[in-house]
Amino acid sequence: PAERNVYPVAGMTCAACVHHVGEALRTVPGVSRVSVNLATATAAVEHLPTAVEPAALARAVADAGYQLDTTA
Ligand code: 9UX
Repeated sequence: PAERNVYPVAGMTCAACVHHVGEALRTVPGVSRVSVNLATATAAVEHLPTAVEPAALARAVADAGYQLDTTA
């Protein structure tokens, strides 16, 4: 079954930011579904349990210029 985690995201201020974060997360192998919410400053990420390291998600988002908090 897919696993779903919700992470805080810092640095998003507009709808384009939301798109950038979503696209960054979708580049990570194993990610199946992403939903980014500006109002709550969160990203919901679905992936197979063994397929994705949180550090890989954080790195992809950092490379796009935002900060994903995978420790929450
Ligand atoms: Mo959201 Mo960043 O506009 O240039 S994408 S502030």
